[in-house]
Parts: sequence; structure tokens; C-alpha cells
Amino acid sequence: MSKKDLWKNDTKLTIAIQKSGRLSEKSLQLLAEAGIGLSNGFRKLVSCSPDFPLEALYLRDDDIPQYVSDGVADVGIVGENVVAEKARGVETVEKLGFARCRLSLAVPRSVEYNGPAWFAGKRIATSYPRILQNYLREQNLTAEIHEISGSVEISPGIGLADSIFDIVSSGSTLISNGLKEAEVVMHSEAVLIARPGLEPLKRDILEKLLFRMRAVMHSYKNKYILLNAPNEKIGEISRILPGIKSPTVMPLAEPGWSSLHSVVNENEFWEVIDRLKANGAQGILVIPIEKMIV
Ligand code: PRT
Ligand code: ZN
Repeated sequence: MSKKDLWKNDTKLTIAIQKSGRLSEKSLQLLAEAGIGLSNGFRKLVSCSPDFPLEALYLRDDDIPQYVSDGVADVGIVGENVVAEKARGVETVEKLGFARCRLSLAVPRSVEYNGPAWFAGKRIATSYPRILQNYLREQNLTAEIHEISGSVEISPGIGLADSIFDIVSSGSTLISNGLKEAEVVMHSEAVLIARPGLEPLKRDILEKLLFRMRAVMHSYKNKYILLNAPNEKIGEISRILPGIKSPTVMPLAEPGWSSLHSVVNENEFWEVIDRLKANGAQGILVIPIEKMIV
């Protein structure tokens, strides 16, 4: 379906985005890099993209799963932790790779922690009672869950609870409140969720949106690499740098040398560079990729 066809019938996909918080900026950035401009939710509740059949609703993150499952929005960007806690009938369509964190049980630093059985009969403060209850059930443990909506980390210090179950990212909030991480219960990152059974025209728009988002996310994870190498090393270097299919090899003006171009994954980047150098690569250039269609 061409861009013209997508616009012709006035069908729009409605996306729920966090109004303001840890997910807002990255959500808008991902859409902007996918060529979908939207104003931020600072003063607005709704905005329409001029470049793509998409309308945004700006909401509190906790409300997003419900709005999507009720059909007020078709899709949404929210943390997996909120999806799991709200347990609404929504489909997780794609992991988006930002707002990474974990949901952990934490205990006062002075506690001699010896495993999940420690939590039996204890008071645990949390904003995620459902996820915690499921975990305790799996562990065959009974504890007192105290649901509170903010500043969970201060509750052991003021005698409100023996321990907490909360989001941890760097761990510094735990340290500054005299706590230590005891059990990691789940890992979370931002995800794109959708209402199951979207009508076909909206599915088509969602597929286009996903295609663009994936191209942007691939580009975050990969770098374009150029290097010079003696011709006798081309075989070995091509094995280190397979790229999307295989590297591009072009002769240099200097006889016996070639230039190789390829793509390298960010996670293995430094290891790959070391191996390239050990195999005679010189003049290595690494360049960010704007979009990557695989
Ligand atoms: O107003 P609204 O309800 O929309 O937002 P909110 O205040 O509920 O959520 P917000 O914006 O704080 O977080 C949105 C989502 O970001 C969460 O649901 C998580 O999926 C994700 N996320 C990623 C985090 C963190 N990292 C994070 N570090 N959410 C919260 N924190 C807090 C955490 O609660 C704790 O107080 O940061 C503290 C821990 O951080 P460290 O780095 O000290 O360990
Ligand atoms: Zn929230």
C-alpha cells in the first residue's frame, strides 16, 4: 500500500504515549527518527502526525494498557512492568530497547539475606502488588503486601515495611536508602503494545510503523565500518566482519591493498576492532547508521 493509499481512506492508528516521564522523550524520538513527527504532550492531550496516519494520545503510563485494551487507543508505548501489573488483554508487538530496568525485592543492608524464604511473613511495600503476588505464589510464600504509590524505597526506614519490591535501574536509590537488592523478579523495557484483533486497515498501518521502528532500532545497534587491509587478509577479515551479506571490497590505489566496508553490531564492537587490528586492518573508520533495512 503506498503512502497515498494509506491517507486516502482517513483511517488513522491511535498511539498512546506517556505524557511526561521517563518514556516520553524516547518514544517521541523513536517516532521522529521513523519519519513520524508529533508535538510533545506538554500542553496537549492529542496530536496528529502531518507525515503518517498516526494520532497520539498523551496519557499517564499506568493508564496506557487499559486505553489500548478498551480500544480508545490502538497501540501504545509502555514499560513491560506496567503491562504485567495491569494484566489487560493487550498484545506485546515489539521490544523497543529503552527504559530498561528490573523489578526487584530489596532488604535493609544489615539483613543476612539467605534466599526467598526470608520474605515469608514479612511486610513488603510496593506499587506492583500483582507481579509480587504472582512471584510469591510461585515461590510458595505468604507475605504481607503493602501497596503504596510512591517513594516505596523509604518505607523500611520509617518502619512501614520490612522490605520493598520496586524498580531498580542503577541501584543508587537502594544504596542511598540503606537497602540492597535481594531478588530480581523481572526485567523490563519499553514495548509497543496493541489491541488484539485490530481491523485490517489499522493492521496495515501498524505493519508500516513497525517496519520503520525496526529500521531505526537496527541503526541504533549497528555501526558502519570502513577499513584498509592487505589483499591477503581479505578472507580472514570477511569472516570477522560478515556484515549484512558480506563486506564490500574495493581496490585501493596502492597495489596489494583493498578497502572493506561492512556493518558491525554495537555489542561486539570492541572485540571485533581488536581482531581486525590483529589481522592487519588499518585506517579503521566507524560511522553511525541513520536507518538500516535488513
Ligand atoms: O506520571 P506517570 O504515571 O506517567 O509516570 P511514572 O512516574 O509512573 O513513571 P516514570 O516516568 O518514572 O517511569 C516510566 C517507566 O520507565 C517505568 O514504568 C519503567 O518501565 C521505566 N523505568 C526505567 C523506570 C526506571 N528506569 C527507574 N529507574 N521507572 C522508574 N525508575 C525509578 C524507580 O521507581 C526508583 O525510584 O527510579 C528509581 C530507581 O532508579 P536507580 O537508578 O536509582 O536504581
Ligand atoms: Zn505511572
